[in-house]
Amino acid sequence: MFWNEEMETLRGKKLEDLQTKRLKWTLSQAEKIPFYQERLRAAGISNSDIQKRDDITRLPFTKKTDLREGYPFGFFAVPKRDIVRIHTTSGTTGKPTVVGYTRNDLATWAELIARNLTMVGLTADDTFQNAVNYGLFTGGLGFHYGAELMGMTVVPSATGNTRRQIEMIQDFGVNAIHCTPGYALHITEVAEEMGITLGSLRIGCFGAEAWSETMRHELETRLAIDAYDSYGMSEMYGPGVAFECTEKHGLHIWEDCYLPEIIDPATGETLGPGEKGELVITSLSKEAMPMIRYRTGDITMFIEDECPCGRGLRIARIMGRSDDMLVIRGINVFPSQIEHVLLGIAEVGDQFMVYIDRVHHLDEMTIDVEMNRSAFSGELGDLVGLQKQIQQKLQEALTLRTTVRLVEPGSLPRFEGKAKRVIDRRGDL
Ligand code: DLL
Repeated sequence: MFWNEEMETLRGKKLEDLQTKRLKWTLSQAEKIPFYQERLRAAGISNSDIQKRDDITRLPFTKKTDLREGYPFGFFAVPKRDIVRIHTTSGTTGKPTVVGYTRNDLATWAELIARNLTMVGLTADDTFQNAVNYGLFTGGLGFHYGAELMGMTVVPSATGNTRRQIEMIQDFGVNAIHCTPGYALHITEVAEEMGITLGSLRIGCFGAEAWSETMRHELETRLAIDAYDSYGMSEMYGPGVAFECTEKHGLHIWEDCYLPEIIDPATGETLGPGEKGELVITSLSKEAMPMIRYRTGDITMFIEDECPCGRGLRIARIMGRSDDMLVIRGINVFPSQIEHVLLGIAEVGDQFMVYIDRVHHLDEMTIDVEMNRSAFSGELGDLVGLQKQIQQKLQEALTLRTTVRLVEPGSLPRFEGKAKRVIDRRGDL
């Protein structure tokens, strides 16, 4: 099922020509922004030097820190009166990044969401519960308007009051839910406690944070749904940049709107299909806020083989961020690797928290792991064997010694939005 079959299946020379044309248009938008005027001048390159798509590698990168310096409206390429909405990134340090949209931007964004939701089999006959934060976070309004454009019945439930969320799914016969994968697990847990089976639910669209194949399996079996990975970032409108099709093998990236590259994060060198690196995106349709070679910080790779669904290029599930990758005693660790190990152990639940400290000049990683309700007798003292077994499995996966502390079911914090599972206390010392 396609929303815009022509654009979704565009390939070869036709695609390249369109991308080149849109790249040049994007550059002309960027040239209205003092930051880009200066960057392009310093790089000794102008729009007329870009003749083909691959000339993109001659352009300078844009980093998240560059955007912060433009706070609040320094990256807008159109007069303020043409900006019809702003969102901000969830930024954890300093000022957030402000992103702006023209009316055309909002229309393009809604179309991309409509493509994604149609791709996984949803239609105007379905009821869609949007259980993410509505507000400055792009996940709420982004999905809302895309789902409405398709004619679905949208339930803007937002986050919070999980029992009520569950009742709404039941009472309104909701077929599809959108939320973070972590919140989906919490909803699952609460529904199980309430003894409720969510029979109408068929499809889950989960994103905004890293998750794993093991977690997909968990959500699909416990909720009896098909779960799809949804990827995006505020700087590129929001969600909708890339999404899985029903093959569930990589996320199709919309190449008429985004020109993606994979680079070695250390050297900036371009990498080929199958090589893991940082995803860099140039926007091709953004009017208010064009982005040139934006370094997303997300680690993935291109999957170039043909997809049976007929759509084009895919990226692999995001494996982590180059900048929240943890370096523990010189070893690179992604929190998703820890989650993967824990989900494979029956006696533990879905929740964990990682603490990193420096003890006698050495990095120490401590992981609080919540027990599964059914495996918990009420006594944590009996569980030394299990604790050792988890440490052993983590050591095999991470090549790193960790300290595991088992904690009671329900005792760790739950997250309705993006989960924050790592507390790095090394900087405090
Ligand atoms: O998280 C947009 C979004 C909303 C995507 C709803 C999907 C669903 P930001 O708040 O700007 O935007 O955060 C973007 O979140 O660079 C990734 O590091 C991470 N991220 C987003 N989707 C995924 C995913 C939204 N499917 C940052 N897997 C990105 C892993 C993801 N990480």
